[in-house]
Amino acid sequence: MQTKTYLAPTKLEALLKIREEHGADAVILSERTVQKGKLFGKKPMVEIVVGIKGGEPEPNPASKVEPKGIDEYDPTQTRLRKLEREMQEIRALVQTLHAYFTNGTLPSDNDAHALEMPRIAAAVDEHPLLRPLLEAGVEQEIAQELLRRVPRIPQNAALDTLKRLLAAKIPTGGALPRESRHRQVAVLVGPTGVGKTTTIAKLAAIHALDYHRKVALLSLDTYRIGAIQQLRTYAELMQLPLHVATTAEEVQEGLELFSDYDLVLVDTIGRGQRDEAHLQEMRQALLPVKGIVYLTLSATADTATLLDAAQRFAIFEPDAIILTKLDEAARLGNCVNLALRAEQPLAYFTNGQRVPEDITIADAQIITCRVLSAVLQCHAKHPRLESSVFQV
Ligand SMILES: Nc1nc2c(ncn2[C@@H]2O[C@H](COP(=O)(O)OP(=O)(O)OP(=O)(O)O)[C@@H](O)[C@H]2O)c(=O)[nH]1
Ligand SMILES: [Mg+2]
Repeated sequence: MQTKTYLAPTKLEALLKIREEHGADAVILSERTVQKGKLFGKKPMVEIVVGIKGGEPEPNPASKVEPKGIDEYDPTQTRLRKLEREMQEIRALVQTLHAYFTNGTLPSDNDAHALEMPRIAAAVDEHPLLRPLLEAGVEQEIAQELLRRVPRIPQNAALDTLKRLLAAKIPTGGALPRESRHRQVAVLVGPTGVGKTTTIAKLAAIHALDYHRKVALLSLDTYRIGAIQQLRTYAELMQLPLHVATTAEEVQEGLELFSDYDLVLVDTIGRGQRDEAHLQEMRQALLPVKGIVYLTLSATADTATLLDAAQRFAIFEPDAIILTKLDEAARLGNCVNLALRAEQPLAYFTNGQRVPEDITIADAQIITCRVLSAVLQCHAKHPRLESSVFQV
């Protein structure tokens, strides 16, 4: 290798000169600043010694410096080389992914991407709607089962299929008919404060005032605490008869009293649902009732609480579920979990305190739409998830 020394006022000028003369054949061996000129006219100059590829070496005049290609001083060249390296890495990664998804094999340990694979595979394997569904409160197992039949792309098709599947999976039914040839009796059981009495008032108003049926009210107060004022007020407002019972005999009396009515709505006092003995006492008292039993649950409760209540009130052998306070529930994934795990269909939804307006016959679409709007909001919160995974 030949060496040659260049002197210029600046490093850039020296480098330009070197490149002009030798192109990529020159490698920098040393570089220093030297003072050049007469005594009073001394100026700092940059001195660069280069080795020219193919030439004979000259004794190295300066300290030992790792030779560098002249091109490394060109920022454009440096960037190009970096891009080239990245392209090679991406190519290798794509090949690894391709092998993984076509053969199902993980790359060997000496593969540069072996460590990355579990993370990448998990991200690609995970359905893009899984996380949003979980955030909407749907249980992992249910979400995964649902998504097994939902395409990943395009997003609209995925959401449409999910909506259809979800709506089809939520069982509904058991609402009271508008009319019937025989007297109907409906009992509402459920935890304290879920809205049993309010729902009874709503049903009573609709059936008495809108459907012109003969409606009577019966309140089961096994606690003998006289907590019937609320129902008494509704009864007076709607001018409906009310009978209060604490034992099975008194319930029987009430039913006989209302034998020529179209609909008897039975309210129960929800205190002490954790007290097995009291629930049993209530069950005994309700034995004379031959009618439809509604398990009333609040949509504001979490899944575990809902399922726990469903289990406790199973002794009443409910026929259908009334979900209350949908207006207060932040997300309805819990209702999906309940609907898919409980044995009974959903009969009514209540969505406010107004009597009788805030009640509707259960419609799976209502829950589905609320869950999906939560899913969409969740997507908005995870734009990276959407863009990276939907485009795979
Ligand atoms: N936001 C909202 N509030 C409701 C709804 N239904 C009932 N409520 C309110 O919930 C509270 C309790 O309602 P109640 O009807 O007394 O509940 P309950 O199940 O009879 O209660 P207990 O008899 O004590 O077991 C009241 O303030 C109701 O106005 C509803 O759909 N949405
Ligand atoms: Mg009540």
